[in-house]
Amino acid sequence: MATERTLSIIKPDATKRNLTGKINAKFEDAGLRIVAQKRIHLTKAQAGKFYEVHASRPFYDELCEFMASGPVVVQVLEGEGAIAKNREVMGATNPKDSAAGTIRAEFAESVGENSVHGSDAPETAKDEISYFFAGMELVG
Ligand code: DAT
Ligand code: MG
Repeated sequence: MATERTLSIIKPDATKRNLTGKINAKFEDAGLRIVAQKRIHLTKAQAGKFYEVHASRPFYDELCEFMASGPVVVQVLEGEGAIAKNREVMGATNPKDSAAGTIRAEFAESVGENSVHGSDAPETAKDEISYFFAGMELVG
């Protein structure tokens, strides 16, 4: 499998509980390299643009409010099959369905406040990375 890059976000519920280091350890233990990382506070409009694909879903407004409710850590993870590997380390969207040992099983508070975001495909990874990072900020 090829080396890939994926966009990860440590969400406000997790930064609030000081879980950035514990979550990063899960990525690194799985062989994912953090090649870019910054802590930012999104506006609701910025969160809305990021999650535009979900605009018609009933939880969209709540999701955007939540993503703008505190700091997030946006990061680029690199590794063999990084997109799927990160999704595996994250666990299922709803923590009730997440496998033991995954980030969401251990840390997520609910389906909405589920600690992490990860890109779901190569095209979205590319678009999401460029939403937050300039090429020179990625240091492999
Ligand atoms: P994922 O983050 O696992 O890729 P997704 O893309 O389907 O999941 O949804 C994006 C985010 O929207 C998800 O992380 C949390 C929120 N969300 C999804 N389904 C939800 C629901 N049924 N109720 C509330 N929030 C939801
Ligand atoms: Mg998704």
